[in-house]
This record gives sequence, C-alpha cells and structure tokens, in this order.
Amino acid sequence: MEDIFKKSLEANLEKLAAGPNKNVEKGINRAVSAALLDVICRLPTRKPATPRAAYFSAEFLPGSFVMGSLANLNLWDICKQILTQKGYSAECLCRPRDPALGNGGLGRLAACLMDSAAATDISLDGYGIRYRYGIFRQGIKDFSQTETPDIWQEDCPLEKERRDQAVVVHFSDEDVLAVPFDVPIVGKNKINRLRLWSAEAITPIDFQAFCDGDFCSAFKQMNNAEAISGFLYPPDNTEAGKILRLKQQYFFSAASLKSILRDFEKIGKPINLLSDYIKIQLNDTHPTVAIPELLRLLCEEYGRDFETAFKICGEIFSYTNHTVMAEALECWEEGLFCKVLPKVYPYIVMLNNHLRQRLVGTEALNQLLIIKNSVIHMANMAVYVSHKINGVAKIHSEIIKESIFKNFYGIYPERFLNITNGIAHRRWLCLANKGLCEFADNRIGTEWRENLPLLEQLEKFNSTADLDELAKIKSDNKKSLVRYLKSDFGLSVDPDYMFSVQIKRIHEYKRQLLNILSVLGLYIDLKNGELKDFYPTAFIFAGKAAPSYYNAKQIIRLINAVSALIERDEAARKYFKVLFIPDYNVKNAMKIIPAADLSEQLSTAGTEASGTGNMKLSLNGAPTIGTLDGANIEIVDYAGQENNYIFGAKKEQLQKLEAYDPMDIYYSSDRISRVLDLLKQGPAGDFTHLFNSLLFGENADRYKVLLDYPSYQNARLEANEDYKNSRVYSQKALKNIAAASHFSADQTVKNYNRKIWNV
Ligand code: 26Q
Repeated sequence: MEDIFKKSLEANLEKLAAGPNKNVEKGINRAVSAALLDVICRLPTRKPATPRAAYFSAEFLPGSFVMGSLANLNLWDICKQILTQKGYSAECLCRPRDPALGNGGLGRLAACLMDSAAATDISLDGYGIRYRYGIFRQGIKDFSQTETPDIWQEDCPLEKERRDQAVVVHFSDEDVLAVPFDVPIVGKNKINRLRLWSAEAITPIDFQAFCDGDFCSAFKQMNNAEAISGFLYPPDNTEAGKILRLKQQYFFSAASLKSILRDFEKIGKPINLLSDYIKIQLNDTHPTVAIPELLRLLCEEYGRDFETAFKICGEIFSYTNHTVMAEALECWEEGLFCKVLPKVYPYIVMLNNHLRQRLVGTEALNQLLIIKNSVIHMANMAVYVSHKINGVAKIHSEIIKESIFKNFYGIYPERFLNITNGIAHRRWLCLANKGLCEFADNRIGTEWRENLPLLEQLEKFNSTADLDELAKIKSDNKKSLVRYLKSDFGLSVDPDYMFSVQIKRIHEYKRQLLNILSVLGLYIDLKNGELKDFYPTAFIFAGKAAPSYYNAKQIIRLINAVSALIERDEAARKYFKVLFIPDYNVKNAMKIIPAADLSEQLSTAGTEASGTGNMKLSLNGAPTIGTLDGANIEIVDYAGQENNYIFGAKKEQLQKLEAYDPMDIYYSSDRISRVLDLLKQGPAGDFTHLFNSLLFGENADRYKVLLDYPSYQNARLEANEDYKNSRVYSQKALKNIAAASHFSADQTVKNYNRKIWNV
C-alpha cells in the first residue's frame, strides 16, 4: 500500500511541478487526494449483501478528509516526508477549510466513530446533510464575537457527487431532490461511506415567470428547496418549532432510508429480513423522524401491517442520548408537524396509541406519552421504539436512567446501556503530536497505533531521562503553537509559561466564567501582594458561542477584556497571560491540544454528558483540573486522583443542596465579592449582566460558579505549585497518557457493534 501511494504521489507531484504554477496549495491537495484514490481503488469494494450499520447524524465534524484518510491508512508520515523532499510543506493539507458541518462534541464524535469503524473493519456508513454553510467562522472585534459565513464547498477532491443516486423527498408544499455526495472513509481493509445530502428544487425555475421578467418568483422555488440544506442550526434554540429545522431532519432521514431500501432491494430478500441487513443508530433525537417514516414506508410501500412494521423498526433503530438538560430534548408542536409532514404525522399518532394500549395501567403513563398537550416528544418516541438506548459516559448513562427516562427504565431496563465516548487516536495523537508518537514508538514499538490499549505499557518508562524527554516534547509543541498563533492570528505568548487550556463551546454549564473569574481573583491577589511564587501561566481559551446566546457572548467579551486589562499592566503581565484564540475548529484543536499543560474541564457536576476534548488533552499529556462529571470521572479512575486536580461539589451533593443562595456566598466571602464587584463598571468594563445573572433572580448562579470557586482556586494553586517541578509534573502527564489508552474510538465503535448492531 505504502509503495503504491509513494509512487503515485511522486508522479502526481512531478506533474504539478511541470504544470503552470497557479495555486500550489490546491495542487498539492489534488496530488495527495489522487494518490489516496489510487490506494483506495485497490481496497476490497463494498458488497451489497453485507449487513451494515448506518449512523444517522445531523452533524459531522470531520476536519480535512485527506488528513483523516492518511491517518487511518498510516500514510501520514510517508506523505509528509515526500512532500518535504520535494520542497513542499505538508501544512498545505490543512489549508482548505474543514468541512465544519457540526457544532461541537456530537458532530466530532460522529467523525471519530466513522474513522474508527473503517479502521476496525466494521461496516458503518454515515448519513447526514451537506450544508452549504457549516458553522460560522468566528472573529473577535472589540473583545466580542463576530460571525461570518463559512464557505467551504469549493474544493474537496475526495468527495463525489452521485446525481445518479438522487432521490425525491416529499413535503406538503414541495418536492425536493436530494442529491448525495459521498466521501470514502477508509481503513486498511475497508471502505465505508459518508453520504451527505444536498437539496435542490426539482423544477429549478418557474419558466413562465422567468419569461415574464418576474425573476423573484421564477427562482423562489429553487431558493426554498436549497434552503433545506442551506445552513447548520446552532444549539441555541430551546423553544420548539423551527419549520426549516424539521424539514432538514426529515429531508436527510427520508433520503437516507430511501437509499438504504434501494440497496436492500438489490439483494432480493423479503422485507421482513430488513433488520438482518441494516441497523440504524440515531445520533441524538435529531434524526428521530426516521422512525415514523420507516413505519410509513413499511406499511404503505411494502404492505406490512402496523404491528409487523413496528417490530421491524424496533430491531433496526437504537438511540444515543447526548444531553441531560431537559430543555434540550426536542419537541415539535403537533399542528406544525402535521402541516409540514402530513403523511408522517399519522404514524406518530399510531405510535402514541400503541404505547397507550400497551402500557395502559402503568402508573406514570402520562410521562411516557409521545404526544402530550399537543406537543410531540421525539426522545420518548426514540426510547419507545428503539431496542437499545445509550448514554455516552458512565455517570451520564446512570443519570438518564434516574431522570429523563426514569419511567421508561422502569419498564424496559434491558434496553439501557452505557457506551463511553472515545477519540480517533490516529488523528488526535498520530497526526497531531509527532514527538509523543516517536516517544511511544521508541519504547513500546508501533503496534499501539492499531491497538491503543497497548499504550498503557508506556507508564513504566518513567526514568528521569524519560521524564525529561517528555518535558522536552511538550516544550517543543508549545513553541510550535506559539509560532502558529503569531503567524496566523498575530497573537503572542511566552512558551515558557504554563499553558492552561479550556477549549470547547462557550456555555454557562461548561463554566468558562469560573475560569476567568478565578483569573481576576489571582490578579487581585497579585495587586494586594497576596500571591506568592506563582508560576507564570497563560490561560488559553477557544470556542464559539451560539449567535443568539447572550450570556455566552458576554463571557467571551469578559475573557478578552481581562486579557487586555492584564496586557496593560506590566506587573501582571509577568505572571499572567489571557489568550482567546478565535475560530476554534478541528485544525486549530490539533495544534492547541498537544501544547497544553493543563486541561480545564469545569462543568457543574451532572451537566456534561461526557466530553471528548478531556480525553484528547489527557492523551496528549495534560492532567485535568476538573469536576467529577462526564468522562472526567473515568479519566481520573484510570489515571489516579493524585495525577489530576479534582475540585468542586459532586453530583450527589448538588442534588441534596436545597435553597442555594449565591448571595450568601457573596456576603460571606471577601475574596468572591471583590472579584464579582470588578464586573460592575470595573477596570475591565461593564459586565453587570453577568454580575446579575450570578446573584439575582430565580435562576441566580444556576451552574454554581460561586459554590465551586474556592475549591477551584485551591486546585489551581496546587497545579501551579506542582508544575514548578518539571519531573513531578511530567510523571503525572505520563500517567495520563497511559491511562487515556482506554479512550480509543476503536474501542467505542466496537462496543456499539458488539452490544447493539452485531454486523
Ligand atoms: C437542538 C434543537 C435545535 C437546534 C439545535 C439543537 C442541538 C444541536 C446540537 C442540540 C444539541 C447539539 C449538540 C450536542 C452536543 O454536542 N453534545 C455533546 O455530545 C458529546 C458527544 O457525546 C459529549 O461528549 C458532550 O458532553 C455533549 O455536550
């Protein structure tokens, strides 16, 4: 494989050098893609009769497809080597914009699982939407977030339009053409497929209107249809009922089912056997409308009775929940749903009646209903029909059983299970952190690249020479991040500072506010001469706020304002640096994560379903400062409490906490009131809104920032103290690297297959 790739790439690069030298970056991407395709066409092709699993997801956040394929096939090093030899930079491969068709964790998990399925030989296809605009590009102006459209579609050589396999999707007001764009997701013995649908009008224009010169009406239909795959919804929308989003969900769910059924028909088996050939994983409730749609198809197109169709659907569907926040569970107003999807709606009513009949007499029947007070509860439908329902970390899987799905759990306990998230280590370690990979290769060989659990053996390589080498690798990665920040963003930071890193969506529950308030606290201590021997630290932030999420945007503004405050103050500058890196995305993450000294995972206990950034940072040797929440708990179980910095109230303590009044804390703690008072017309500017949200109203300090502040500050000082001793700290880093061997997405996707799909 390596030989074929090598020869092909060299030949392609020669052609590139000989041709007109217009756009070298594009040329290199084309050359590498072509070489990859040469390898891919020799891999075993897809067999129609093979049972498969399908991952239905409204979001995929894959990063560069070229890099992903290189990582999966283990061709990255050789590719880099050839490019360098020929005088090109491998950096070019990160240049075309990432297809950023996701908001955060859920979309990135989908991409990691796809990569790992191909690598571990599991037949898994992805189905989603080819949004014209992915998540917005973030900029910072006057301390605040700006949003501009993400235009990414121009150049993606691995992607293939399959107009011949287009299908029609019917809505009450229009028929829309769904055109699939396929990307091969490859492993050494496998080609899986990511199929993303793009919407088009079937009759592109009203020709008569066009002839009459009424161009607006002539193109209206075209615009309407194309809007369906126009843009990605940000998760800022808690009130139900955005028609376009419902249309998006149905659009890709219905198109994907049609495509699957078409493939199934080719093998000529009776429809009753459908579930032997296909299992569908619903990535959260976003594609749940696929359930009534498949019921409808089985009844209306294949002539099955409802009971049979219901049974088939139960064998096919399973559902992953990614959030415990009740307000994030998707609901649709019955009238609206019926208006947009009148043919699908009756099947939801039938499901609801079916549930009512089957569970009649159940005490909490009302909680279980799919339709309540004219509102359709998609999660209840997903749970009622699916044969398996999973959470994404141990604590999260327990929480859903005792909270949102408590009553279902009482009736169907055997359906519920945990599958802890994992990460594609070939991307997050092999591509992102060459130094650390070589450190591992030189000690335990290279087999861990295919089998991450082997990385655990690294733990015993903790001589002083080993630890010093580890520290050197981290320091080199930091220098390389510093260069990147300078060249691409004009930001400067001293690589000798400790890098404390919080990178994720900006959300109140993730508590970036706790982090930045604590920086203000340290600043006050310094000014008062109360901060002793603090090791200079760069507090690095990155992440996007949903455009309509006011408090999250104020938090970004506060971070940047504190950054400027420190910058103006010569004494403070010697100890602190606050850095907000704009436009967090897969590419930036791959530069930031290997350079992190400390991983900030601050969510209020019980709120973060799992987290996956926490795993990436741990695998790259950053101990966690965090709460006992999500997968932090499992990280610390493997790596040891003593190698991480755990603080804050536990979930059980928070549950017992009655009548929390942040005002009591404000009045009883000078440290805290001093910090909070800075938010009101302080030197950083006016942040009264954040101040008020912490102290006043029914939901005052909903996420218990003030409650956890003191223990966070202590944990922070402890980490800072430990960091002064490089070997002590590197030893902790090493434990974390070895322990993160448990979080491979290879393992995760194998668990899905073993416990749910069996394909
Ligand atoms: C809902 C309704 C309307 C519009 C948008 C949405 C919406 C969109 C995206 C709701 C939720 C999301 C994304 C959720 C998400 O990313 N969850 C994260 O999933 C990760 C993978 O399991 C976990 O690690 C994180 O803990 C979890 O927050």
